[in-house]
Amino acid sequence: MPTLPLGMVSVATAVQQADHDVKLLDLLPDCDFEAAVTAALKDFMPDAIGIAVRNIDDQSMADTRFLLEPIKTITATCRALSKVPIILGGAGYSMYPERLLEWLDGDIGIVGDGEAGLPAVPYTLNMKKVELAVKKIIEGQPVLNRDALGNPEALDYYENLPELQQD
Ligand code: B12
Repeated sequence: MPTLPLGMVSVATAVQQADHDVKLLDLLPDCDFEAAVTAALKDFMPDAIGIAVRNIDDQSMADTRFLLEPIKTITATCRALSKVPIILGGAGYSMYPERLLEWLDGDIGIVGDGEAGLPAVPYTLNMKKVELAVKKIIEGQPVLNRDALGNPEALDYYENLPELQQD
C-alpha cells in the first residue's frame, strides 16, 4: 500500500485556504519523476513550487538505502523548466535543513510544520524572494514597497509574530 502524503496534503490545504490555487503531485517511488514533473509544470505553471522531503534514508542499519537522489532529479527538473522559487520542507528536510537546501538547490526551506510558514512566504511580482522586506519588519522598520509584492498579505504573518510585539 502506498504511503499517503499526509504532511504535503496538510500544507497544501493551508495554502489553498490562503486563497492560492494548488496542484498536488504525489511522486511514487516507481514513477518517471522527470516526465511527471514536466507534465505538471506545463499544465499548471505555478508561482512557487513546494517540495516535500519526507525521507533521507530507509534507516536500515544492515544495508542503508539513501532516498534523496530522486528528489535531486525532481528539483533539477523544476529548475530547468521553471524560474519560480523552489521551497523545501518535510520531516527529512527538517533534519538537515541547511545542507539539503544547498545540495538540492532549493531557494527557501521551512523547518518543521509548514501550514503557517508556506503561505507566509512573500514574493515580488517577478517572483524574487523578498528577504529584505521581512528583515525590515523584524528590525522594526517600515516596508515601503509593499505594492511590489505578489502577495503583500504574507507580510502580516511576520508583523504579527508575538516575539516582535514585545518591547
Ligand atoms: C507515521 C510515520 C510513518 C508512516 C507513514 C504515515 C504517512 N501516511 O505519512 C509509515 C509507518 C508508513 C512510515 C514509513 C516510513 N518512514 Co516514517 N514516519 C512517520 C512519523 C512517525 C510521522 C509522519 C507523519 O505522518 N507526520 C504527520 C504529518 C502531518 O507531518 P509531516 O509529514 O512531518 O509534515 C509536516 C512537516 O514536515 C511539513 N511539511 C511536509 N511536507 C512539506 C512540504 C513543504 C514544501 C513544506 C514547506 C513543509 C512540509 O509540514 C507538514 C504539516 O505540519 C515520522 C516521525 C515524525 N514524528 O515526523 C516518521 C519518519 C518521517 N519516517 C521515517 C522513515 C525512515 C520511514 C521509512 C523510510 C521507514 C522504512 N524503512 O520503510 C518509511 C518510508 C515510507 C515512505 N514511502 O515515505 C523517518 C525519516 C527520517 C529519515 N531518516 O529519512 C522519520 C522522521 C522517523 C525517524 N525515525 O526519524 N512512516
